[in-house]
Amino acid sequence: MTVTAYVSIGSNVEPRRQYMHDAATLLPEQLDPDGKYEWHWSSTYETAPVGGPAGQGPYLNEVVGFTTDLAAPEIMRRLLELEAKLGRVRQERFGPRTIDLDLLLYGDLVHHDETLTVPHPRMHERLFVLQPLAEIAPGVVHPVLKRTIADLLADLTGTRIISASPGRELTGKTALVTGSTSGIGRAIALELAAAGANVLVNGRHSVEAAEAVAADVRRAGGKSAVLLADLRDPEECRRLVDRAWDVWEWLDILVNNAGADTLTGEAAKWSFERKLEELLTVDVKATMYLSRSIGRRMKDEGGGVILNMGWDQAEIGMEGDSGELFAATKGAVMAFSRSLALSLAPEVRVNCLAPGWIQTEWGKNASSAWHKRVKRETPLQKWGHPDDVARMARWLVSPAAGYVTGQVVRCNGGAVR
Ligand code: PH2
Ligand code: MG
Ligand code: MG
Repeated sequence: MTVTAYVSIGSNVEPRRQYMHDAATLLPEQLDPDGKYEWHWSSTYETAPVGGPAGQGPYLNEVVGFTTDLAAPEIMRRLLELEAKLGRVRQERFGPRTIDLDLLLYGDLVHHDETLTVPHPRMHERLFVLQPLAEIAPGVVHPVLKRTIADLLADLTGTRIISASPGRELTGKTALVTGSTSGIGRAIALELAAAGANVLVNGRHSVEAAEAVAADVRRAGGKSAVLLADLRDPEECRRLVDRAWDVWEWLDILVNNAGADTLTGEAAKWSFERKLEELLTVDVKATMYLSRSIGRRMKDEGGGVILNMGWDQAEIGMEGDSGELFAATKGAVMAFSRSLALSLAPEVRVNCLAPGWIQTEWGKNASSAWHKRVKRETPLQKWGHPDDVARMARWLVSPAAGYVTGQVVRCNGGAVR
């Protein structure tokens, strides 16, 4: 017979994230070695310690639910074994712990002896249990108290969600968006903030432009900070990785949006060779460096999402200097992203967004011949807006795209040309 069991996981000894990650890897290995059953994980919460000695650090807490055909005492035995494996030393009651694995519920079983009590005797009094549990099992009924988990949580908080607001799916996530002081990068930074993310804004030189975007991010409801870096300089790239990682202790999302502008201003007059050099350095090399080094850290932390920026016409070709330049460089980014997705799976997803005719600075001032061409070449018969790209980026980095990796996704008004 299979039943659904719920286990709470807690750690308040550094490196907490590592212990939580190890527990999340080892639990299914210990309890479901053949991978037969479904596992549902709550978000990770940081919680103030309840009880125990003064001065201990905050906890990370999660709850996981899974179906099993193991008996409850056998689950308990394996949880204790896993705690020991992860370095748990049992000292004072409620004292700091590397990892704590508690069996909360085992179907409807009500059981008490010296080794095991289910339901867990204090679970209904503890926010650090009920909050994550309510996320994955709000309707499950406590077999002794005969009330749902959502009701028990509402009893504790005095607050109950009647209808959830959609669209805060990135709440608590941290993101770095390179080249986010204007254009598509700025739109992506604001869109991720609207989804609840905390966003690091990056630009090359203008503190004012970056601070203005950071202020907009805060208004949209996320935390923000500014990190200037000239991505042409490998040393500045290295520094950006360290600083970005340290601001909020880790990164969940990296969007490599920065690209050399070879279309407007002085750069438009550069030689083909100089433009190529600049595009290879910023669009290709910096993207590769940032996504490889941040991707490695994400993989070590157990999760993360990377989104790179390609170009839809890289695959079909476009005439002229710009066509050749962007095809070579953005085509490289698209090909690289597919390979990196293989290297970083299964912990980290990597995708590439390939915009078509999006009306950024250059497009706003383009000649009427260009406007006509865009209309002719695009089935939806109009320029795309930076927000169109940003909304797709938001989806690609969100949990809703959890089964999408190694893809190049076009945002181009349907152009097949
Ligand atoms: N576990 C305890 C005691 N106190 N406090 C928090 N925030 N999280 C826990 O997991 C926890 C606790 C005993 O197991
Ligand atoms: Mg406990
Ligand atoms: Mg325990």
